[in-house]
Amino acid sequence: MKALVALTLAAAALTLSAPASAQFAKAEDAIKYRQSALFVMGQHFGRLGAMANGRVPFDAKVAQENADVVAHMAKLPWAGFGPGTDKGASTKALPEIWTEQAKFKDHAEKLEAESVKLAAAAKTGNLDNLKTAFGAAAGTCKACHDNFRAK
Ligand code: ASC
Repeated sequence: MKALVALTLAAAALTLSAPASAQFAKAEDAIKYRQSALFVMGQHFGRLGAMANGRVPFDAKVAQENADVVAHMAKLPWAGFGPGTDKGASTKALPEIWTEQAKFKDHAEKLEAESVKLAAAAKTGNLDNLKTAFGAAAGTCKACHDNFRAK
């Protein structure tokens, strides 16, 4: 039974860390890594939001570039949520990330899927497509934050 639990945890950790293959010397590095990845993604996502919400003029090329960055960045943060990284630096990550790993993974995969759709929408050069895809992607950010990030 113990072995099964260990195996299950190892498999879950592997799945969460697979896309980036990142290695961390200490928990603090993993925390910095995931926060940095999410920050960079947020900056590019914010530029898309500004266009989707009409705060800046729509520029199809800029939208495409930013959406491509978001789609790539969306794969990265999860490697930084490995076992033992619930503390070690200042973090808003809630314990549920580690106690409800399947649910957390589901949220991460939703973001990844919606950011691929966002990049595809940006590629069409159509603002309405961008708005729709941006809204869906933003919904996945919010859902995960509501469930797994401290206020
Ligand atoms: C952003 C950003 C987030 C999400 C979230 C969506 O631009 O940095 O974390 O959108 O606010 O609800």
